[in-house]
Amino acid sequence: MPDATLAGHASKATSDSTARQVDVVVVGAGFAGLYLLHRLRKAGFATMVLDEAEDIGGTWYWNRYPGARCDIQTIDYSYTFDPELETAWKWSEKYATQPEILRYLGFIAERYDLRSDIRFRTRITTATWDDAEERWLLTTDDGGTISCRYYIMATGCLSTPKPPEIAGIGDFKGEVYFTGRWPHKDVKLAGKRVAVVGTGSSGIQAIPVIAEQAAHLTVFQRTPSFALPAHNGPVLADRLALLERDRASYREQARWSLAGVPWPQQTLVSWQLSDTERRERFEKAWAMGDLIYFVSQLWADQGSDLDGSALVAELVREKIRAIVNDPKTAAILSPHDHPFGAKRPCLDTNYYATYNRANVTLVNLREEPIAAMIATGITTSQRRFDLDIIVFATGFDAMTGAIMAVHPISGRGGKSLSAVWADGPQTYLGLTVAGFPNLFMITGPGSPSVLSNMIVSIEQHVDWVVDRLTAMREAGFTTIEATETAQAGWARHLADCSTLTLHRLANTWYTGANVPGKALGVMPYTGGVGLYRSICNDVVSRGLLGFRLTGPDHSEQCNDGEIVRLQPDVRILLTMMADMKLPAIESLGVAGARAFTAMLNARRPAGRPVGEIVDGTLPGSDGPLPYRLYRPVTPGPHPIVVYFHGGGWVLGDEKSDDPFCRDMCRRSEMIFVSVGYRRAPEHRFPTAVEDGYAATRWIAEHATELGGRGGPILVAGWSAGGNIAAVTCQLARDRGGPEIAGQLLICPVTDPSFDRPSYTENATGYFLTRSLMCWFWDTYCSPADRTDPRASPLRGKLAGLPRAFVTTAEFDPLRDEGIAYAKALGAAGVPVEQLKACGHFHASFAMVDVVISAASERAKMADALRRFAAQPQYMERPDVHLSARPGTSARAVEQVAQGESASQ
Ligand code: N01
Repeated sequence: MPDATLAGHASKATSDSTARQVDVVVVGAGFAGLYLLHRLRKAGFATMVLDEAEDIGGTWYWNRYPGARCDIQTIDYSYTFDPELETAWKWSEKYATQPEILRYLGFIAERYDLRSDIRFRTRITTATWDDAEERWLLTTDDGGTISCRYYIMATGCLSTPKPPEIAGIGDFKGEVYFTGRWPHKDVKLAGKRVAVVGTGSSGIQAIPVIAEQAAHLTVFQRTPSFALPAHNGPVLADRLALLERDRASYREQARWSLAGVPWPQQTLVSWQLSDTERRERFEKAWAMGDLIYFVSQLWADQGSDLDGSALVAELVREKIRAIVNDPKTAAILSPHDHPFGAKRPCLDTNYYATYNRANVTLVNLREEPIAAMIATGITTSQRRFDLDIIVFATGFDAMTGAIMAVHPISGRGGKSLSAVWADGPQTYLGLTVAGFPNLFMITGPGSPSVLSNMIVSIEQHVDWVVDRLTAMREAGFTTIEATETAQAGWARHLADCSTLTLHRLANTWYTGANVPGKALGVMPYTGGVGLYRSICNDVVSRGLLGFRLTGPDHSEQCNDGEIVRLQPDVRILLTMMADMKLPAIESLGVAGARAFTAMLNARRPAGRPVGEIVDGTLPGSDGPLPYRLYRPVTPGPHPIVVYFHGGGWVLGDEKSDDPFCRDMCRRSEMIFVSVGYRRAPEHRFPTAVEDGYAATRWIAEHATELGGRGGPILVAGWSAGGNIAAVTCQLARDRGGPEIAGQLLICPVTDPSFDRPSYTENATGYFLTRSLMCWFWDTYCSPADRTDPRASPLRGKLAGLPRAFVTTAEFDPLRDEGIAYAKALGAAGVPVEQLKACGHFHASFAMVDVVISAASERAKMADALRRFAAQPQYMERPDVHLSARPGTSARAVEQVAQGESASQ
């Protein structure tokens, strides 16, 4: 509906105190609020936007401190909803200043005639859901009341400044400013003794500019940040050309990217690159001055793995040492307390070089904490600083502050949002909250928001919300509300996603750790904007899954359920595989299937280096068998694990699980010997298990020659290899050895029955299909032989077997027979631990550096092996010293550990 036709329909926003009836109230007139207003009006909703500020701009209205700029290139930090708008505006710089961004928003407001429906200088004091009327009732600080059907928070993620928590703040007689509430008058810094407290993005942008004007600048730093040069200047010609060559496709790529800027997904991990190659990549990124490029394009594991991240951190520290003349100052400016990227890296102009100026002093608050503010300045534990101006760049009560702290929001049955969020924000999709019908948040906690180009995320949220409201109106529904099940499922998905990145390992506003007493947990969605967008689209295509809708004639539609149950990276992988329309492996014949899996294996990440890899042969039950031995870097002798690869007794060889063996060798610090047992159909049942047993016996007898520790050995296997490992333990018990200290069975085949529910639930779509498993069994073993315990260890005698650790995957046809085997072992008196891996599929654990979320499961398996061998538990050695602030990182890490032990 064109805007003009709404004239009679829309209530005009005025400032009188009588109750207004509108369809939608939006809080905030920043990027999100303006686009919402435009879309809602176009869709025919009477809309009123309220903002405390005197004008539009949101965060760009308030953050007008010296040096304030965006840190995403402006050609990306722009609305994309209107192709004509895109060509009507030209940015003057690569990173626009705050005044230019504000001018851009003013241009938008004029172009779409938005101001008439925005009421400025208005604060909402209460928001209450009226169950009978099915409307929100709002009160405002001018005494007015507004009734609206839908209430939308476009309040931004970084809008509520956090108090600096410094004693005596009122005692200072000079001027005090907050970067997040910078005055609109001219602040005279020239000739003044100025202090800046805080060295996050705001401080790092302001410090060089203030230093140029002030007589003296003292910077009070508690925690150093990583800062990267912006190299600001004209809009980059190559990026602009790329955009202008095909604007629509550039924007579309951004919408499906990781962070909302179209850079490709890196595939090479750090250890696949030489020192020289890594340095070249780093120098290129340093010279480019693009935050998203820097945090995503160096190597694939820079944001997900401590080792990959540590390499970046050290290269940045090297730069700091090269720029800052005084080595002690350089050391204070060098971050060591968090992995690179876990805190938002800052984009700077001359930040580090500023510390070479004679009029700048850096105070390390870790050595001399602030004692108090006094009338003349600041005292630390060691000194007094006399000051004229103090600038607090101390950050925000981020993500939840603006929604929760600003005014009481009461939902269904008087439920308070503050109470519901007391232990951290609970949302569905970061958009809605169960118990709060018709309330939406734009870029709320639980959405990609601050980990993305905000404009891309804002447009996606606004479009999603307005499209839903329009569809509801057409269908005759008047309320929409997330279900508790959907919300709980989203919380679990967020926890799964948080294991993919390192954000959980730093004290930041991302986790709430910057505000004393705030509940801890990674608040933004860490799975990326592309994945997030696909999930939001799925919610719609699956009939608004996770929402309850009601209408005036008491009609109700409740489509309860969880939108994502797979691990995030498993979901991406399975979607990619489905899109590739790969042939069914069993349709290729034996030779074709082997060639196909070898081709897939050749494309995967190679696996990390270990101490030594030795290929050899050992005597099998009927001739030599190849093996591959993986030795840890640590000094031996090490316990030995005999490993049997997967492949349904038909595919694979001693090298086919190479990345997995490397990873487990490193984690367990044990020798892994992967055995090339003979395969079907050339060698049908029981060849594979007899080979497995013979190999185990030989390896046990030659343990010391192989450089291993004498005494009992361990066995492990994945899939059909798990079957061989389980059978080997039974044969070793019955045939007089060797002595086995423990068995690690990963998604093992234990029984030929196809009747268990996991065979039906996961028959297709999860890589290992029911039909492929049928083919494996048929190729390996005749139906008559399948009840033999050497084919089906579940049918054997289980008492007296070695301790076991059985891993099963939720989305695996073999899940239930693995669980059945673990149960049966326990019932037979065998000590057994079970890891039911939530959201994983059959190949999750073997796909090292592809399914990153399975790393924690492999860590648990390695720990189990160490327990079997009476070795101390393996401790990851992060090269970061997580900040000692009590109750923050330490708790966050502990929470991660708990999250990682999630089992179905
Ligand atoms: O806030 P911050 P910010 N005593 O929380 C310190 C976006 N942004 O406003 O780390 C002493 O990052 C605190 O120290 P510590 C961007 O997303 C974007 O700078 O808690 N120090 C830290 O050094 C950014 O990430 C742009 O130990 C105290 C600093 O204050 C986000 O906003 C520009 C203290 C706060 O850093 C927030 O950035 C600006 C105390 N009591 C901001 N309390 C661009 O687009 C806190 N600190 C470019």
